[in-house]
Amino acid sequence: MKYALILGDQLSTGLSCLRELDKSTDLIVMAEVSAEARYVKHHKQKIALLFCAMRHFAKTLQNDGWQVHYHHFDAESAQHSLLDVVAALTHQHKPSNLIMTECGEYRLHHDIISNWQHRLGIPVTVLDDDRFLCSKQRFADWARDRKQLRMEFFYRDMRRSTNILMDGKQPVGGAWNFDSSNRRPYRGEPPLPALPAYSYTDDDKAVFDLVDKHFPDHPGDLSRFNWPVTRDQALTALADFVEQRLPWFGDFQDAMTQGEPFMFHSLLSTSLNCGLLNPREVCDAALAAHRAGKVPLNATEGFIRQILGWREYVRGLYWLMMPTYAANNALNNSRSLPSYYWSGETDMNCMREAFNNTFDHAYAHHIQRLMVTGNFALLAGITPGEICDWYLAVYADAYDWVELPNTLGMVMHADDGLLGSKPYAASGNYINKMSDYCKHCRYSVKTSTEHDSCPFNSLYWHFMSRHRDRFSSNPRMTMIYRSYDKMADSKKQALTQHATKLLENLDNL
Ligand code: FAD
Ligand code: DLZ
Ligand code: SF4
Repeated sequence: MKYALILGDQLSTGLSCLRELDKSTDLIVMAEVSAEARYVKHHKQKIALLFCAMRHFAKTLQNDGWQVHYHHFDAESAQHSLLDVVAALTHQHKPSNLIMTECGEYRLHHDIISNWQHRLGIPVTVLDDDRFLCSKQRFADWARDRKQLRMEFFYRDMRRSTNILMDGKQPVGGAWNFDSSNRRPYRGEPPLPALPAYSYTDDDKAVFDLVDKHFPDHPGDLSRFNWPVTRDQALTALADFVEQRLPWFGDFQDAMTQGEPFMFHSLLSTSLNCGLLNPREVCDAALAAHRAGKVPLNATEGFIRQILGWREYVRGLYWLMMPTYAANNALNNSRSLPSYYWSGETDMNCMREAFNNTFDHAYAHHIQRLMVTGNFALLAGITPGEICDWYLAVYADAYDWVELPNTLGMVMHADDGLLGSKPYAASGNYINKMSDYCKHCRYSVKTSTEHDSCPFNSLYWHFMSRHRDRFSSNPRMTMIYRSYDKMADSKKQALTQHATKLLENLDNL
């Protein structure tokens, strides 16, 4: 008899380890354990989402004829870790070997491949996770001998190899991307569609109670929990997105609006990342709607690029660069994360909006993550490890393989430009252009050095000035330094003084 351990983010019936097992003789193990639920302070909604989805998935397997050993969360249990659970079962059932689909996070993957076989005393076989569109090996082959690992070139390669949105050897529509038409601020039209409301079983509600009871000090609450926890709910989420929001996804991809957490985004990352949806079927659904004339090309391409491009690219980069990647701090940042990242209490309206969405829904859309909370951490020089831990904790879709490159690379430029050729630093002007947040803010976005000036403004110039040696020769940043150099010395001094005061008082903005 063999057994397989299926992890909380491996909830796919097509999983590679399932293909190696025999229903009539072999055993599947799934376990809710405190080591996974507590290795960072995950948002309560993330724990509830995974425990509910794991329980539904175990039932699906059982209904399909599999024998499943399911270890329910038990705060009193001596089995704290996945290894503890598997070791106890090994002792009891004496299986011939353990088969796993490779784990998504380096932390656990490394433990499995270096310790488990020895600790269990049976062979441990780790199979590729073929739920991605680009294998680790294929990414490594693509990356080999390249001076720069730019997403755009990886994405074109993926378009060619999958034949997605291709017209022979050329991209459909004659361009690889339509970003220039994807930067519209949102002015209230078309109206934002409501999300589907999912209903939850008594078992799901028991999970909510369990999370409330055992994880009271974790961020967020469960009152607005509305995530798909079954395959059927995830398919509903996909169909609803494609019909209701995808047609405008491109136009308003970068837009932010007061009181509107979701805009035209898909909210599919939680289902994709825990395995309820497969990236290929998500792309196919978008392509089918485009072919049926329901979704314009700029929206289809913009959405496909996030999945076929960014998602696969950050995963490839993570596995290419780990474990050393996590320790990068190219800008030598040393400031602590301000307390409002955990409390949400700040006068900066854009930040408060992003924090409210985050704590209410375990969600913030990409531009809030990148250009608001991320941009602020970049400008303020926050230690990469602290801001990475925050993003890993507060989002329901967060796993190290996708969070780390996005935060450490894309947001913090801590990998010295491996992921992005220039930092995504922006002043309040960008936020004002793409949102209505500044209208509701006590700070003035129009000024930089007054007592009520938007903190992003002086911090932006302070960032540019303190990293001048590193960035001024970057051709994509020449204009920025030209503008800075044109400023009067007195203006530069006032900016430096104001930003220095803000940095000394970072916790009180
Ligand atoms: P949509 O905007 O609808 O995009 C569609 C899909 O594309 C997403 O569901 C996601 O699967 C994929 N996608 C889009 N952008 C990215 C990206 N940059 N990297 C990888 N996949 C992408 N995404 C996560 O899934 N988990 C994370 O932990 C995570 N951490 C992030 C941290 C920071 C600092 C930043 C800037 C981005 C992070 N992202 C992360 C990427 C992105 O913000 C989220 O995927 C997206 O906001 C999820 O919402 P959505 O499903 O509505 O996405
Ligand atoms: C995130 C998470 C949580 C909160 N709990 C569990 C759990 O109890 N059991 C489990 O198998 N997986 C859990 N996970 C997901 C794992 O942390 C995830 O599989 C690894 O981080 C690898 O990506
Ligand atoms: Fe954010 Fe500055 Fe605008 Fe306030 S004024 S919402 S702090 S960008």
